[in-house]
This record gives sequence, C-alpha cells and structure tokens, in this order.
Amino acid sequence: MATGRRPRSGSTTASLLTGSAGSSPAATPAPSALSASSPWSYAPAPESRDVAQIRSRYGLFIDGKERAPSGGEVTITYNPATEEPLAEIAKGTPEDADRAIEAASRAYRKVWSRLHPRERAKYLYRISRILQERSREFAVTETLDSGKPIRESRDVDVPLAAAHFWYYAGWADKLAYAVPGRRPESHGVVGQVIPWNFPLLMLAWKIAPALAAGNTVVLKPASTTPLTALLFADVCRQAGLPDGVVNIITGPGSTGMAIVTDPRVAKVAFTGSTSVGVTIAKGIAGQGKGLTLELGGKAANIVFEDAALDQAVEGVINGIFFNQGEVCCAGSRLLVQESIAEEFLARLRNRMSTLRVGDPMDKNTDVGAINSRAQMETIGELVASGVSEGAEIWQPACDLPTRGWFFRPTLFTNVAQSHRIAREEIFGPVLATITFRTVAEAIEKANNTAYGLSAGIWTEKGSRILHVANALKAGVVWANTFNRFDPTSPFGGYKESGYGREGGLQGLHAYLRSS
Ligand code: TAP
Repeated sequence: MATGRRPRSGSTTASLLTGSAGSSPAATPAPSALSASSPWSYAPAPESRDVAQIRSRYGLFIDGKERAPSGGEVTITYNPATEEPLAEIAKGTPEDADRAIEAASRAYRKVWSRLHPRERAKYLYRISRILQERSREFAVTETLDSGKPIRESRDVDVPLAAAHFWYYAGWADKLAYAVPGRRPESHGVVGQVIPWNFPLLMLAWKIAPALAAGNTVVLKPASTTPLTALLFADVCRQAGLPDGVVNIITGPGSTGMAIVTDPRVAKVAFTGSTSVGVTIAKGIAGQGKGLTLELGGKAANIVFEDAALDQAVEGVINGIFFNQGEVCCAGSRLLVQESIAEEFLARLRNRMSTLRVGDPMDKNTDVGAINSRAQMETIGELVASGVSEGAEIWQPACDLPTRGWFFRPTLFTNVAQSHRIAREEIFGPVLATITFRTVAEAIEKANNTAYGLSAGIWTEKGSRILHVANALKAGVVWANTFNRFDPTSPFGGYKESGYGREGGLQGLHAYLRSS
C-alpha cells in the first residue's frame, strides 16, 4: 500500500480536516464529477421546496392537540445545507412530559387497550397509506431538516417508514401467533427517544410495533430534526387516531430523561449514542421497565481477494457514504485483503471522485449536508486525529457549497487498529482502511471493536460467507450487499451497540409481555 501522509487531493490540510466549504484546489486532479467538462456532470435537478409547508412555529403534540410548552421557550431547527432557520420548536419540559404521559396512560386505559386488535390494525394501515400519499411532503421536509439527499429520503426513509406501519398492522390481530402458547399483553405506556440521522424512519421503527402490540406512546425526537415527527402528529390526526395514543414531545435530553424515568412508563426504547444509552440504562435501573437500546457501531466491511471488485466498490461506497456516513451500522472500517488492496483502493478512489456532494434537494446529489455544526466539529476532530496519529488521508477534489455544513468524502489508508479513527464511531463520510492476509486475521480484526452492530462480507465463495458470518460478533451481517433494511427483518447489536431487536417478529416481542 502507498505510504506518506501528504493529502493527495491537493487541498490544504486545514480545509481537509474541517471539511470547510469552497473548492479544493486540485493540484493532483481526480476525475471530479462536479467539473462541467466531466462526462459525469449533471444539470441541476432540484426538488421543489413548495411541496412542504413548513410553519414558522410548532407546539407539542399532547392528547391529540397542539399545545404550547409549559415553560414558554422555543428552540430553532436549521436547514443544515444553508444554515437558515426553518422553524421555532417548542422546548418541552419535564412538566410537559408529565402531561403527555398522563394523556398516554388515559388513552391506554380507556381506549387503546380496549379496542379490538383488528381495529388497531386499521389505524396502522391508515397511517401507512397516509404516509404513502404524503410521501413527497415528508421526503422534502426530512431533507430540509436533516441534510440528507432527497434521493434517499424519497427512496429509502419514507417508503421504509410506511412499510413498517404496513408490516406491523398485519401483526396487530395476530399477536397470539407471535408468542405461541402464551397470552400476549401490552406494556402500557412506552417512552421512546430517537436520534437525528433517520428521524421519520426511527419514529416508525418505534411507534409501529408499539401500537400494534397495544401500547400507547410518548416519543421525543432529536432537537435538530423534529419536523417530520411533528408532521407525523398531523398524520395521527388525519388517521383519526384516538387522542393520547401517540404524543410527541420536542425538547432537550433532560426532557427525554423525564419521559423514560417516569414510573408510569413501562417500557423504554432508545436509539442514539452509547453514552446516552448508558445514562438511560442507569437512570431506569431497578424500575423493572423493559428496555431496548440501539446504539453506535463501527462496522467492518470485509473485501476478500475473490470478490467481484466493482460490485464490492459500490457496496463499500454505499456502506460509508449513504446518509453522509451518519448511520449507526455504517461500514466505516474497510478491511481489504492485502493481495488486492492496491487495485481495490485505486478503484475506490476513482469511484469516490464521481460522488456528487452538495445540495441535498438536488435529485442527483449523493452526499448531502452534515446534520449540525456540532457533528461537523466531531468529524473534523476525529479526522485530524487520524492525520496526527499517522494514517494517510485522501479526499476527492470536489467543490463544496459555500454555505452549510458539508464534509468531503474521506478515505484513510495505513490505519492501525489502535488509531481513534479505527476505534471510535465518527458518524461522518470517513472510511478507515485496514488490510489483512488470511480469513482468520480478517475475523480477528473485524471483531476487534467495542461495538457489534453490523458487518459486510464480499466474496464469491458461499462457504466463506457462512464461516465468516458465524464468526463475526455483529447483530446484522450482509453478504455481497450492505445497508439493506426490511421491516420483516430484525436489526440490533450487542456489546456497546446495545441490546434488543427492532423490526420483524423480534421487534414486536420487545413491546409485548407474555404470561
Ligand atoms: P444522542 O445525544 O445520544 O441523542 C439521541 C437522542 O437522545 C436525542 O433525541 C437526544 O436529545 C436524546 N438525549 C440526549 N441526552 C439524553 C438524556 N440524558 N436522556 C434522554 N435522552 C437524551 O446522540 P447525538 O448527540 O444526537 O449524537 C452523538 C453521537 O451519537 C453521534 O456522533 C453518533 O455516534 C451517535 N448516534 C448514534 C445513532 C445510532 S442510530 N446508533 C444515532 C444518532 C447518533 P437532543 O437531540 O435534544 O440532544
């Protein structure tokens, strides 16, 4: 493998590390997709922003109604691609959480738990259909609020969210089959806290199985991406969902803590960072609540020498640059067999040079904006640590928008397993490459992480897929593909990636007590 630490894109080290906006002067030109003369260049294809009617101010959704926060305070949600304020969002307090939990308890006792399961299923089907009917509005809102490319919110987030409601609607009147020989019972009120990387999809992963199992919900979205959850409140009203069955409380982490620790909340589901997951687990310890934690990851994407190389390059690109790498199961460690490393990395660099980074609302954009300034700084700091610890950095020469939070796709080679970029979750478009010689070494290096969420295997040999998949300590293993999600398939990790499963029958079990 090549050695040397000089950035090869020709950008100054400072702009490489901060991912700051503007052009990178291409001293060593890569085939940039964004230059007008490139055969890969596309005309702008912006999605219309008018599809989404974003209001200037949003309240809390409690007991079927929009309410002002008890403290009267608001926060602002920004468009990460332009840094423009989008809307004022109610800053919910523990007092608001209390009102929402009271509403959810009442709705559980008086309505939802008494409803025939077939009737509950109808609401879920209705929600799914409305999400499909309003899919463009949801996709545009999600992209404006999160920075993810419209192509992804339109083709992945929103359809999968609708599919989750559809799938769990099917389970609502068949719960006895989910726990054969036992009596399925709901928990009551469930408290759910979700992150900013897949705001609507994480909401669907949480709310759909909870309602299908007969629970009522109090959910807190992330502070930087509340808009699709608040739009979902409108879907609940449109579907005629009984008041109090779903409550959405925006606000800071302390409000999330007030929700999950409340004694009336019988089951907690959290997706986010490992540190907050640990805080929540400690906070509710001894209370007898059900708990599922979906935390971080540091997945290995393992490419063996017999892999179909171009297919594997696509899989590696998808694994780390989908949603700007802000994905808990991102393939952020590339493990490539030494015999093909040089050839594979050459193809990978070539492909990275064709990625279109920029306006998330453009239908041709591959890599959109980083969700927040804070996340940009985290990525920048970890990338700087990679350089200072001795790894070799490479970024394609591409223009970045002059406003907004954008980070260049970044490839590190000569990475040691002790480097922070090989150990810590970066949650950005940054790939750390490690080589290996034997299958045993690949397995050992892939498992050398505190996390255990996902992994990828690229080989044409079926027996190797089975052997390696069995040996990998990861909740999800993809073979000759990556980042495939389906409502029928369980997802989750172990070690510091958390516990419990979401999706599929296993995801339903988490919302049922059985006697
Ligand atoms: P977290 O701080 O974990 O935030 C996730 C959710 O938890 C948000 O709704 C957050 O609210 C809330 N929260 C924060 N502190 C809380 C507390 N003490 N009690 C209850 N809820 C609390 O994640 P983040 O800051 O958004 O991202 C930081 C890192 O987390 C990322 O760099 C990434 O490594 C990881 N992350 C992982 C995932 C997945 S899917 N595994 C998703 C997102 C982030 P606020 O938004 O109001 O703070």
